Amino acid sequence: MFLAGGSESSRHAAGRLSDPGRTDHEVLILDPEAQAQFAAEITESLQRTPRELPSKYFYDALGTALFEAICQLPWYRITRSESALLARHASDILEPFHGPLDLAELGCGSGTKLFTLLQHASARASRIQLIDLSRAALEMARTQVAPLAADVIALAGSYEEGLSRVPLHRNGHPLLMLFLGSNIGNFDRAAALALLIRIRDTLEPGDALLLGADLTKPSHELLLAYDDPLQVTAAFNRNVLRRINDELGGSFDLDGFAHRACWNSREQRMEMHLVSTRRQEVRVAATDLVLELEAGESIWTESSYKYEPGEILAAGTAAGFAHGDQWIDDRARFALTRFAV
Ligand code: AVI
Repeated sequence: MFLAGGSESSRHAAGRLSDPGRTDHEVLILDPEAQAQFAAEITESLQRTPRELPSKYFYDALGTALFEAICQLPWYRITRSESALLARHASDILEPFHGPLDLAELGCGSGTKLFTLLQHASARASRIQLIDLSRAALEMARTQVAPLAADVIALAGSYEEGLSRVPLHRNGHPLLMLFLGSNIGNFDRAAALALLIRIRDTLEPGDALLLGADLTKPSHELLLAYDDPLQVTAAFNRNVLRRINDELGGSFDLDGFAHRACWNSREQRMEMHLVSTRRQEVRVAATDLVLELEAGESIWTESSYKYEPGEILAAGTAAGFAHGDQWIDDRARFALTRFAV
């Protein structure tokens, strides 16, 4: 099964991705209208007060590569800390599952975490479903996990689109869904709960969710993680403007925007902004949008909410999960929680 539309992003990946040795691994493009949606969403969000850009649009091929680089920065500890927890507790995490197991990962990125979990538990999956907006990420993930599963399905789409497809591609075994990397942190608390409920509704008795969430920590550590001295995060942030220029005919001058990261203690979240360094006009040809930006005016591009361990457990209970088991890295302040269904 293969769905492709005429948009620039779906043309990008039209056809089966090359994998000469196997024919049972495929990429399904869930939203052939993605490019039209990109144009509509950024046009709407750029006209809000304050102006915003949805953080999900960071992740084209270059944005994915920049995010992979961020994960290697000494100041951004989420990925290393989570991978260490996955490696150390792999067998405990998979302990409730006996016999064949299906896995699905929402926002799989390069697939390294899933690979780490299976490899350290010496486990092999019956079927793996990978869900990510980025085709570049899916390609990396598919290659990485292919040796550890009888069959891999890559779903190119949003979390919502992916979740609606997961039940259709189950293999008849218990399913462990992974939602890692503190991707939950990019949703406000109400939206995070709604997403957990949506995940719970997708799962069946005997299944489980493994959730990775970053914990609150001293603000100076967070500021370094989101405003690193090598300016990789600044490039990642500005890349969304480059993407609008390339894909939608935008006229953003990348030098005219400064990267700003700040800790919002009331909301317990890191925020990233792009701040206009001068009065300027920007146009987006695809939607005839004209923006007049004042000097110092900000475009809010991302929130990364931080949690306390008990809050994560409470959110799981509120979403209807049976109970949660947690593994915590106390030094980097990161938690993995397995919720049973
Ligand atoms: C993907 N997401 C969980 C990352 C975060 O920490 O919010 C994205 C990121 N933004 C800046 N650095 C990394």
